[in-house]
Amino acid sequence: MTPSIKLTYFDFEGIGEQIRLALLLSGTPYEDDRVSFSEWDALKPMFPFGQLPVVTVDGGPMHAQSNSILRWVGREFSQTLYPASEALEIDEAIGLVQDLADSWMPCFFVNYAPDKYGHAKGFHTTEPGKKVVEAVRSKWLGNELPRFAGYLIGLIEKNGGGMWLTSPNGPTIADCKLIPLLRSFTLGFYDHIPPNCLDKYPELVEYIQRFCALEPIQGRYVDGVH
Ligand SMILES: N[C@@H](CCC(=O)N[C@@H](CS)C(=O)NCC(=O)O)C(=O)O
Repeated sequence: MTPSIKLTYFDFEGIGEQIRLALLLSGTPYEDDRVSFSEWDALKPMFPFGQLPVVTVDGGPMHAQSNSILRWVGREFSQTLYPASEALEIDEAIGLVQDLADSWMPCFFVNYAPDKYGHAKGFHTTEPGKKVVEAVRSKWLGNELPRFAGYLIGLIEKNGGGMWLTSPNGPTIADCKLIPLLRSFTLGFYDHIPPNCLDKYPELVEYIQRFCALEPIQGRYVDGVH
């Protein structure tokens, strides 16, 4: 019997969305618990590692770390999302998607918590700070995005039969991890990252559209590349 699953994350796509997508594709019912930023400061100490997402199963303890939860969903609730026979390819692709996410992190934090990088708090709101944010993001757009787009398209062509990231047979948890990350760059949410930034990679645009056309996902998104 399927246990009672509660997934807690913020009320946006982010790294919680990859787990929601895997739950949807596996047809697993779950409680989609969304925390607002206004309540977060008060709630943060109650969560393991002070971060989201977390999952609870049958009212048991909370478990954190998005990649672990994603693998758990793929393993426990699906024959096709994370089959043992394809684990090496899937984990390889997950590692690559994580590298892309990590490459973006300085671009995100320089405009959110610049003190992480040795700047003064609030630096991003100053004129010199705004120039740094623009420079860091433009550099990422010119160097890192094309590099990773090439790697991802290579995997889709080599392992995924031109269809998916790791297998021609259907999406896996690696695709669930990649889709929200790619979509985040097309939402117009980030300054200096134009929503059409993936247009020069039609293979990736078609890949996102293919995923969003899957029956459990259809109609889920109304903005970004979909
Ligand atoms: N390695 C963790 C990272 C979790 C993480 O960075 N969560 C962010 C949201 S994407 C968070 O909770 N931020 C709020 C905070 O740190 O106070 C995972 O993959 O789950």
